[in-house]
Amino acid sequence: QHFPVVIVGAGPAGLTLGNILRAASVDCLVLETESRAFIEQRPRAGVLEEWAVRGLEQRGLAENLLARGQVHHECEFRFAGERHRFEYASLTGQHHFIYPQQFLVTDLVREYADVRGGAIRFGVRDVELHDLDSERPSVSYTDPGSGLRQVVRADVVAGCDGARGVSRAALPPGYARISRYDYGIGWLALLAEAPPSNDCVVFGMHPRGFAGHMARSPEVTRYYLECPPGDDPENWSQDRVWAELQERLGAAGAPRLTEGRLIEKRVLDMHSYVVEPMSYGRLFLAGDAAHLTAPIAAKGMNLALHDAFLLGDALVTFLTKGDSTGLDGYSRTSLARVWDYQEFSQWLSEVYHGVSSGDPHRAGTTQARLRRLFASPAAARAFAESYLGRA
Ligand code: RFL
Repeated sequence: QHFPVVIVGAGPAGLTLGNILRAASVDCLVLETESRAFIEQRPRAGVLEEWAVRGLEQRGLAENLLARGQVHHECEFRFAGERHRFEYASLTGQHHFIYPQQFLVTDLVREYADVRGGAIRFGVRDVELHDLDSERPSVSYTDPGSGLRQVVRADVVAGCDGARGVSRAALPPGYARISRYDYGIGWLALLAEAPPSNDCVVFGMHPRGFAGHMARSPEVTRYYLECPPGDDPENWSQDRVWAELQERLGAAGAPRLTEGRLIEKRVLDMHSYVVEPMSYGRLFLAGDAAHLTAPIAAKGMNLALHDAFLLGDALVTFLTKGDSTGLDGYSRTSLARVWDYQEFSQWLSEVYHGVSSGDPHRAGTTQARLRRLFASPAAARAFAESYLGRA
């Protein structure tokens, strides 16, 4: 079997890439370890930047998102017992769209497999990449139905298999520079069966730890609570979670949070990594496979889409016209935005966690950063631009 492109992983990166290739009539095969039902229900991100939404729209991939996603214009910081609204849309002319990741994945799978006729295999096992430094790379996997080993030859392999995939591990040892940054902080990531308690995202900077409130849908809200890294989610009973959220997100004039059953409770150790370069021979990494951004600034899914746009357009030009200019520049172009977002995430992490660090000097500088956002129009603009991502 031969496909011009084999895509490993059916997340936002892999599926967007597949859709771009199919729109140009390039044949491709997507390989995914999970089932279709599983990826269509896996809750993760939900914040999309306007340029990413427009990129999907231009490629015919945003119909449901634009019909059902919520448009957000502002966010709210709560600190020292007070609420501070920050209106970023008027400063940038750009918005955030709230659309749960599993809804986007559902739309992308349907469009790719059912509308654009793309090939996809779910539930594959033991995916391995071969001969990446040749012009005829291949991918092998175990078929879940027959249990037989399959080999697919390709011109190009796209590694879109996320943080725990096999593609990054297929780079020869010592070939790429992999830099890591550990924030030394944990977040208890929660999903509550409760309507949002505010009309926008809320960031709570509190001496007991950061807390965040992010709408996902009219019925479900995501919350975050700073906790020690490696903490056991079982230490966080339903009662403790809500007491802590009410305390950390409480502020003068703010209504109490609407409580509800917790349907997800997991501890994320905040860390990031970047792989440079993002390609090796005929293997191109995209999304979390190439770079992880701790969910501090809600950037990961946006970066995955950015990669898919760049790589998709570059592959179409390469495979239909033989022009490799886009592919040659892919890693460099992607990494410019990746590093920009890494830097902003570090900056924002200090804002979130300085007050609770136990270090009065860090708490003082954090509060100065926050006050500056509301006192200086130039600082406000700069923040808004990074928060929304430059178009
Ligand atoms: P994905 O979504 O992880 O998809 C990779 C796919 O590859 C499959 N896979 C394999 N397939 C074949 N062979 C193998 N060997 C494979 N190994 C794995 C997996 O099953 C999966 O289907 O990567 P992609 O496409 O790069 O997309 C990245 C985003 O998913 C990620 O950056 C975001 O979810 C990060 N993130 C957030 N990003 C935002 O932009 N805004 C947010 O608000 C936001 N919140 C979050 C987040 C991530 C979170 N977690 C748990 C990781 C909140 C959370 C809690």
